[in-house]
Amino acid sequence: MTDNRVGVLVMSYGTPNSFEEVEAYYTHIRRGIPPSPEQLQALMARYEAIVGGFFPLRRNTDNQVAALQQTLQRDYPAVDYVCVQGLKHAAPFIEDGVEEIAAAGIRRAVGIVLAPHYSRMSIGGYIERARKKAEETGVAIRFVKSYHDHPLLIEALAERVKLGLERFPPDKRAQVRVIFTAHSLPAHILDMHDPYPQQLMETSRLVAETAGVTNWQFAWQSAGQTGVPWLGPDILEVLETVNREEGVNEVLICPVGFVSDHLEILYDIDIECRRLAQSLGIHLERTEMLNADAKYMKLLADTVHRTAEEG
Ligand code: FEC
Repeated sequence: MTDNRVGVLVMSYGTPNSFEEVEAYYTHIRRGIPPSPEQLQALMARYEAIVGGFFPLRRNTDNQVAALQQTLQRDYPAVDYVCVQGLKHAAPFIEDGVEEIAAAGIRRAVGIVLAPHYSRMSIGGYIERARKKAEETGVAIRFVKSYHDHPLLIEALAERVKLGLERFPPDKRAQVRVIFTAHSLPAHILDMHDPYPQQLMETSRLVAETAGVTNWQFAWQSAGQTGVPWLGPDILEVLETVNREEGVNEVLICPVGFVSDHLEILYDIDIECRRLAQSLGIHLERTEMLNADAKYMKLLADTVHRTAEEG
């Protein structure tokens, strides 16, 4: 009997399960170097501000993986897709996910990351770890590298931009500056001709066009404090400049580089950017995240299936 099963390694950033796990999580992000007590305290304080009994990314990743499993079953019933999680900085780690596929006796798999834009430093890192483990365990795995211009991604984000604009009074909507954001990375990625910045600009342009928005720009967010330059301008700086130099008082942030509600959204935008906006007299709104949005799940399912068929 032929084995019709295809493993789907759904990879995501990962988050702690509890406050006790924050230090180990942060140490993992720092490639094994523990944070100083001040750094740890600062991260704890950010989580305390957003965690209401559970870490949001934990629940969102669970929901996304369950929804993708259902969508694959519904749309591609002829293939027995088996979704498992593999997280970058928390358990179950990427390697655990590949082990799970191998232990079930599944020999073919597709890997996909819950982040649309490729950088060697982001998606490249996920893929490298998964590929290494797959080779060790004898799983033939193919990867989706990016899906930043997939029509369903653009549609889903454009819908959110339109809904976001409706939160402003009708007479102010024409003045709203839409600012697309994504996680910054160390600026040396530019020397490697990394596609990350171009892919993000492409997504932003397509979403703006689809939503009929002409008053927009792009900014980076959540840069680390690592002693090297990161890509800029940062959203906090941009909010100040557009307000001071162009008199912008209405801003809609659309974080195109992320798909879930998590720390970088719920703290960096909803608390930090909002606080600054308030002090500048800016009316700030943010678009809803995709989370387990049906169009996003369909996009992931179609892309996984296409990649599996290519094999
Ligand atoms: O909600 C949560 O618990 C997790 C939110 C979270 C997401 C996320 C996504 C990305 N990161 C990316 C790059 C970097 C680089 C460094 C870095 C550091 C952190 C720290 C926390 C953190 N990141 Fe993250 N990131 C999230 C959380 N990230 C916490 C450590 C404290 C801090 O700097 O704020 C710097 C590492 C180093 O020190 O060398 C680089 C990129 C993404 C988007 C793509 C993806 O999801 O993989 C790129 C969500």
